[in-house]
Amino acid sequence: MSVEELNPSEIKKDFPIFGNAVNGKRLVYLDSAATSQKPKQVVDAIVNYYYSFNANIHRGIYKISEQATEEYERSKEKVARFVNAENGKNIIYVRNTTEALNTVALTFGEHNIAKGDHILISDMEHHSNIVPWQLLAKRKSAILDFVPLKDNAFIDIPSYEKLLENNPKIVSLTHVSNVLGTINEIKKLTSMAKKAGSTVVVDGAQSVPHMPVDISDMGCDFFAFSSHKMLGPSGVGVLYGKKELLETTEPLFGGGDMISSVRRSGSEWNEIPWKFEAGTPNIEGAIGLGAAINYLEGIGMQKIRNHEKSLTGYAMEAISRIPGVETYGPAPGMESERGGVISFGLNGVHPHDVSQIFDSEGIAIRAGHHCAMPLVTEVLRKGAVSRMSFYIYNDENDVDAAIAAIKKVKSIFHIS
Ligand code: 7TS
Repeated sequence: MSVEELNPSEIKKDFPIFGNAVNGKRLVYLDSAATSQKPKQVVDAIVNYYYSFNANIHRGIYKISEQATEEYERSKEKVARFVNAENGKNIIYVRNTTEALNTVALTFGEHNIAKGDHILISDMEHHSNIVPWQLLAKRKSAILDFVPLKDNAFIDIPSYEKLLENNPKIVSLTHVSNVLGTINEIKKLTSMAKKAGSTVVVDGAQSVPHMPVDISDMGCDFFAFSSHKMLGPSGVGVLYGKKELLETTEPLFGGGDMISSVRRSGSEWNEIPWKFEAGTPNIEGAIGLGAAINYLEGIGMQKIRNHEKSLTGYAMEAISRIPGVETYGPAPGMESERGGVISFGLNGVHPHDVSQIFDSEGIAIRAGHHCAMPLVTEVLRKGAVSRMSFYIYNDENDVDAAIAAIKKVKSIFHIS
């Protein structure tokens, strides 16, 4: 192994959960696209906050409150640096990607979408990047368009160009698909939409945890992701917005901390980003996310990407040699265009049965529509699919275990 490669067995030692047996077997966790495991450094940072400086932020003129405030704000600066946003003022903490995307729809969308306007998304979106726009379109009598996919894996560029001729007010696309694994050419797609005059929203839930992401280079207006998929705690997510958009957009929630003054006759808003953070935020979540970023940076995002790419290549190659198994998304050999997510189907076996047999071997995978029903049921035309997804703690032994489990499914169901 070269020094440039990360070492999953060393990394695993930082994750106490891998010390436990599941169904009497070692835990093989292949569901990081749903949520990642947490290293002790992240849990320790949260415990340390509660044990050492638990206090509310932005209000107490005393030592531990100042420390909590400092750590909370430092976490935002870290996030900004991590994704190359302008600075922490562009970073709003919400609960998760879903809340981030809904916030854009309910604030910017609410004030900028009118009857007959177009909103453009794609056929590979997660429900959290579909339903908020459906709700908005319904409220405003606007039109929601879906750009179709080429080869059931990539955004079809000629169709995208055609749909941009409607000059959609909002274009909202995923960076990486949670089902297909496709890594979209998001910089190019963003620039095409900007030329059509659109405000561009990017769902980075499946990209930020797994590869270097540069929001400034991408040029999007809003960007969303979740802490819990990148080693951090659940209950905290990130909404990035361009300064001028955040400054000119009305807040969603009113309450403490989001105001600069309140009178009987009305209120004035706090500066960004606090204008969008009403009430006591998830302080432990912010601190935990900061620790997660430290951990990821300690390894290096390019190294993480390289590791997942090579593991995905190894898995795709092994799966393609098993008769009766199909994979969805970019074909084997196209790992440069695919993240560490492999959805697959076994002829005639329900994915829930597949998942149960994997579970009996201590292997966690996900089965279902993966909150992307239009993609799974209308594009792939499946009721459900099975999915394995990789992260820094997975290695070829985990893939070998998954391959053996696929063979076990085949033998139980008498598939040749
Ligand atoms: N966008 C994408 C592309 C996702 O994969 C997910 C979660 C979300 C948005 C929503 O994230 P949340 O943190 O708000 O829940 N995806 C998955 C998944 O694939 N399996 O479980 C959750």
